[in-house]
Amino acid sequence: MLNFQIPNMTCGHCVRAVTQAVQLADPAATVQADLATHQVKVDTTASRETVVAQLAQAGYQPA
Ligand SMILES: [Cu+2]
Repeated sequence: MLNFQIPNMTCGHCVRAVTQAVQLADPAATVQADLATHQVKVDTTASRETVVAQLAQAGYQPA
């Protein structure tokens, strides 16, 4: 389980974009996003670096 804080994830569209970015890293990943706290939990076998790289490509910078 990976935990991220993504400050610029601010709406439902962002949640979808973040989820799609994570699933580029691992199609089987499951993503739980909490807009209020900007927390994202990812259940995946992909490495943190791989997921962060895909998030960055999508315009999201995990803190
Ligand atoms: Cu948004």
